[in-house]
Amino acid sequence: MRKMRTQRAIAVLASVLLIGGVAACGNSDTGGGGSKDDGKITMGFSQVGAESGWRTANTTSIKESAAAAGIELKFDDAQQKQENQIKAIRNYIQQKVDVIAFSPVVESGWDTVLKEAKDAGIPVILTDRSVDSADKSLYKTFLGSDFVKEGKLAGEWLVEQKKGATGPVNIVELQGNTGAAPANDRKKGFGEAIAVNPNLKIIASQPGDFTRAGGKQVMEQFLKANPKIDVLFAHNDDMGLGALEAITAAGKVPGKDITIITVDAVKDGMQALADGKFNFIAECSPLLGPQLMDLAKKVHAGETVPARIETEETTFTQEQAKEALPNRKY
Ligand code: GYE
Repeated sequence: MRKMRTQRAIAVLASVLLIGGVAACGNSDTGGGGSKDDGKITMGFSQVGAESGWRTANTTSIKESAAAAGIELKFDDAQQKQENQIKAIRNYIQQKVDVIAFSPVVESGWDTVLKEAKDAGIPVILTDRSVDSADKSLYKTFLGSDFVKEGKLAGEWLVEQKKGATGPVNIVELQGNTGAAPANDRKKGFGEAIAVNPNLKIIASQPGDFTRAGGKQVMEQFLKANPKIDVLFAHNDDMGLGALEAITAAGKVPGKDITIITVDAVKDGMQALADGKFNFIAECSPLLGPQLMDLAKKVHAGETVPARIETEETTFTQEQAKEALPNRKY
C-alpha cells in the first residue's frame, strides 16, 4: 500500500516536472512574451488574409519592419474569417505577448475579445481597418487610411468627367467584403460625391470580396443583367483586374466602353491604368509596417499616442500612372 502511494507520488512529481519543463521550453522557444522581461517586445499580429495585392504588400511591410525594429512578430493569417482572428487574438493573450495588433476583417463584433485583452493588460493597436466599438478604451490607437475620403475622391473625379452628360450615366459597384470598414466607407464616400449630379446612378452594387475571382464573377453577372454599363467603381484594384476579364469576354473595351475607377494603386492596378484599361485610381497605402512598429514601442513604454493616425495618400490619372510606375514600391 505504502509502496503504491510512493510510486504514485513519484509519478505525479515526474509529470509536474515534465509539464514545467515543457512550459519553460515553450517560453524560450517563443523568445518570451510579456512575462519574460528580456527587453524585447513581442507582437501578436492577426492579418485579414491574402486576398489582394494590397494585402500581400501590407504583410511584407509588417514582417520587414518588425525585423528591422527588433520586434518579435507572431503572425497569423485569418483567411478572411472573423472567428479565426478571434482565435488568434485569444492565443496571443494566452501567450502573454506585449502588444496585439490586428486588421479587423469586419467592423463589428469585437468588444468581447478586446475586453479580454484589456483585462489581461495587453495593449491593442488597430491597423488598416477599424472596429465600430463604442468603448474607445478597448484599443490604444488606429493606424490606417481615410476610406470615406478615398471613395469621395473617386466620386469627385467621375463627377468632373461626366459634368456634360445629358442623360443617365449607369454605374456598377464592386464592393469589398460585406461589413469591412473599407467597403462601408468607400461606398459611402463615393455615393455622397456623385449625389450632386442626378444623372449619375448606381444601377447595381454587390460584394466581390476584394478578390480578382470575386470581381470577375460579379462583373459577369452585372454585364448579363445590364445592357448599358457606363462606369465601374471597384473598391480595390484586384476586383477591377478580375472585372477586366469579364468585360473583354463580353466584347467591350475596358477604359473606353466602360470607365473604370478603383482604389489602392498597387503595381498591377497602376499598370492597367498606364495601359489605358483603368481610368482613375484613389491611392491607399499598405506600407504601414514602420509606423506600426513605432507605435508598438511607444504603447509598450506607456506613452500616450494619438487616437487615430491617418496615412497620406494621393490619386492617379492614366498620365500620372505612367510617370509613377517605374518607382512604385508595391
Ligand atoms: O483596399 C484591399 C484589401 O483594408 C485597405 O483590403 C484594405 C483593403 C484594400 O483587400 O485591396
